[in-house]
Amino acid sequence: MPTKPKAPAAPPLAAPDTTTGIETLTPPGGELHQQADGEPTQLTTNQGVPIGDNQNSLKAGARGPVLLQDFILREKIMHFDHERIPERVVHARGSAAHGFFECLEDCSDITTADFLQRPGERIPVFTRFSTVAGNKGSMDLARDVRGFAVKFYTQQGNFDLVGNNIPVFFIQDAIKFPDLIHAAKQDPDREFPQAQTAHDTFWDYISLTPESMHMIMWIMSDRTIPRSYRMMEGFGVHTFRLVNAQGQSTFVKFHWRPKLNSQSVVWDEALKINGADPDFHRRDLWEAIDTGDFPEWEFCLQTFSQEQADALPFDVLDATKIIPEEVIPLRVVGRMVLDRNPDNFFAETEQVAYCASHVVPGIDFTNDPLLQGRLFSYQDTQLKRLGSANFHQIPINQPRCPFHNLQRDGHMQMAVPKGQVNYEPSSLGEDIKRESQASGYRTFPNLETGEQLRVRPETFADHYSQARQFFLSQTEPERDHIVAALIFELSKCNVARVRTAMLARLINIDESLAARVAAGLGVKDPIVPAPAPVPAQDLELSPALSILAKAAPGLKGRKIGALVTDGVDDALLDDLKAAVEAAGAKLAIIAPTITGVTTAGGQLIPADFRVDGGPSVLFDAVAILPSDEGGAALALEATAVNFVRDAFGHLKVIAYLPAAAPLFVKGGLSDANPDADTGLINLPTKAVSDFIAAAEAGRVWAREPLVRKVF
Ligand code: HDE
Repeated sequence: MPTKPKAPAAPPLAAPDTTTGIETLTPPGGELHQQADGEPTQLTTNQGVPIGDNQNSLKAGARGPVLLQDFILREKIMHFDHERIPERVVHARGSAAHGFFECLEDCSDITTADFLQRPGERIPVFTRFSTVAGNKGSMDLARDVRGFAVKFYTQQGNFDLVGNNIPVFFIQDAIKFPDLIHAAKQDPDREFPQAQTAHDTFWDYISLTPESMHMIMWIMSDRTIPRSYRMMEGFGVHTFRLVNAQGQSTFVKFHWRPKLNSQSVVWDEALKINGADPDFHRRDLWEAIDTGDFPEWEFCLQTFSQEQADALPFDVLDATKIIPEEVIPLRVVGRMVLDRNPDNFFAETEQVAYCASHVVPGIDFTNDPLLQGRLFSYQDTQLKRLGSANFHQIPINQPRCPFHNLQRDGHMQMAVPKGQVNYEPSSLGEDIKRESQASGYRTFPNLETGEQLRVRPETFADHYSQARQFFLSQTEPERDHIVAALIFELSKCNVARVRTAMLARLINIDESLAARVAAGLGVKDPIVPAPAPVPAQDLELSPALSILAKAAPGLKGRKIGALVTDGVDDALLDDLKAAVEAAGAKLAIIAPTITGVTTAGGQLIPADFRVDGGPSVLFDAVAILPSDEGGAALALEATAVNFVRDAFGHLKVIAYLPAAAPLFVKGGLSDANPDADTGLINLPTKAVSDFIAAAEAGRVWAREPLVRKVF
């Protein structure tokens, strides 16, 4: 067994201050509540009573009735009956990891936030990624927004940055959220479709909600089918406020930039990954961390003043808008590394309670009406989910700094507060902690005036300009994918009005977009545009909005699959493994049996996957390396034929030996032309290094028109 790499040497994480005499919850206070030292020596009940037989209930006679007095049986079953808690109403399916945040730059010029003051200092974080619409047991590769929630355990309390992998949102006002989610999730009468927006109710709602058009461009792009949680950007979405020691406010948008760059799969691949490995993303995150390949993100601030905000062609309180990086650049002030998997999924990933209202001194809110609604929702939802106002006492939710107040009691109180005084002002109780104006959280004193109105500001009225900017800023394959995604999704809508109504919106974004989607839907009638009180402006394009324009070549963090048979060439396999690992990727062996293959030189190479359990959708590039007899035998296995056909169809780089020819023929790829296709690496002619270089360059986009109709 290879030894597990250790986390790089790091300065110790800031430890809670134990000199103040303030109790934290671990370990629980009070002698009565100290846990007994040492591990129990045997299985016990929850009362600590040793159990003699965990297989048989207590009966009156060997074949007689079970007795009610069997407290061991009753306790076990009662606990089991209560194992489930309500899943999150959105973001139910997720995966999380521990790690650290390291400050890289002193930000005292703009904020007093303690974790952004001292370069080099680290604090713990717990980060959860999620899909939004699907239930807890749904598949990972749904076309969906991904949640990107980070709990920073700072020395001034917990800061939760509850963001997404897309920097805008569907709606501008929180009051619309329940309707949006009802429309997106399964239909209430039949409870399907699961984990997808490709159905009438979602598109009906969207067609009637023009403010969602910018978000629609993002969710129809490949951003919603990420290759890995490790390869996603993250965004705080709203405009927040930073406040410095002088009380000056600076607006900020929070960004996470992955070290591995943003990467996505293609749609047909996503559909097949869901069948091949519904846990694709959570397995990928778990395995990367488990093998020491720790994912990392830069933490960036996009800061701006009131004057800059006023000069922008939209309102910074409108969560359906971005500020292009080309207009206001990002300042990298920290990094996050995830280096430890949870010990227990339920205790940590399921019970972690992120709240948009959890901010620390130096970070404040703005009047974004979407954000304001969220400030209520998260605490409310945790009460429902976790069942008690004491959810902050669950270990994953506890601050790592001392905390103390006079809130008391409630369901599942874990602390044992001492003393007679639980109120203040009080002249008794000398040791209770008091408020401090000097160091306490201070809300920015923004001047607010105005009538009480239920209206949308006029500055929120432009719904199309940034949607157009996003679409036109994409590279050609990315635009093709937005068109294809819209055709796919709208083709799942049975109600013709919904499709027509969407075309009437799309034409306001870009005429060619609407025409292409109409062609893909087979709509021949002219498209009548929906009323657009503010027509789309031509904003400066922003290449930073494209994944492909920013992509850097490389295989770090990727997986290469080698399909082999008995008789595989030892030297070739060794070269391939060494080259793949040197590029920072991992090689997986796929073989006709899980025991593995015997090489031409007589070595037994164990397989990572049997051929039907390791389809090529699980890998970023593939090598087809059968022996002469092996190639002919594999051509009789449909899963091996599909391995090659799908790798080609998903635009992957394929290295192959001549012995793979029967698979290509059976897969309908006999006319694939290595002279015209940079992704076909014929190994006797080309070298393993050519394969690696081609795979590092990514997918072969030029092949796409050969494998599907591009409208
Ligand atoms: Fe959430 N959202 N949300 N959301 N959200 C929840 O809180 C809500 C929104 C986001 O890994 C819920 O603990 C409202 C935007 C993430 O545990 C709930 C509105 C963004 C997660 C809730 C929004 C998010 C949630 C459900 C509109 C990106 C998962 C379970 C006003 C900035 C956190 C829970 C985790 C979860 C409400 C919109 C991100 C119901 C009312 C915009 C990443 O409270």
